[in-house]
Amino acid sequence: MEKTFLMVKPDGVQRNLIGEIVSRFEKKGYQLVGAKLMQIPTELAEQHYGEHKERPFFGELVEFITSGPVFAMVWEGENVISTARLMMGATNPKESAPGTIRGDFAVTVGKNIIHGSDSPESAEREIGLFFKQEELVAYAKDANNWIN
Ligand code: DAT
Ligand code: MG
Repeated sequence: MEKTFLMVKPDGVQRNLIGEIVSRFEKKGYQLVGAKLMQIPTELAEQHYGEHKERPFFGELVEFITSGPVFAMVWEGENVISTARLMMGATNPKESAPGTIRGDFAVTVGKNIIHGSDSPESAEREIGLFFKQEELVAYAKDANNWIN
């Protein structure tokens, strides 16, 4: 089953949005298979956002994502990578539709509440950066028979 890496950023944790965000993906019908509250070391932040190394906002981005605890998660489900991106909304909250996480809770691009992998390749890479294999739990849920 497809898996993606999602993370409530430090602004989302400070604004008490962990429960709201977990709840949206649970209600959608996806399954949580790994989660932890953690403070990201600078080196991991730089690896995670490596694709943006040359961008002018890279320094700010690393500083922000390491500025407080994050809630890192792995979610599983059919088409979860691209659907989670739709549920998050556009990167810039000025453009994210109401009803999406960023559309409902964020105002500015620097503080946009949630991260989500943007492709199967980045999902695999990011899950590997944040989770050991033994931290992911495979389990069956009866409700899945009413979802899939
Ligand atoms: P996303 O988080 O939607 O995958 P991204 O990978 O393009 O977006 O960028 C990573 C994060 O970097 C994004 O969530 C917020 C920040 N960011 C992106 N573009 C920015 C910009 N023009 N100015 C400041 N921060 C930006
Ligand atoms: Mg991205």
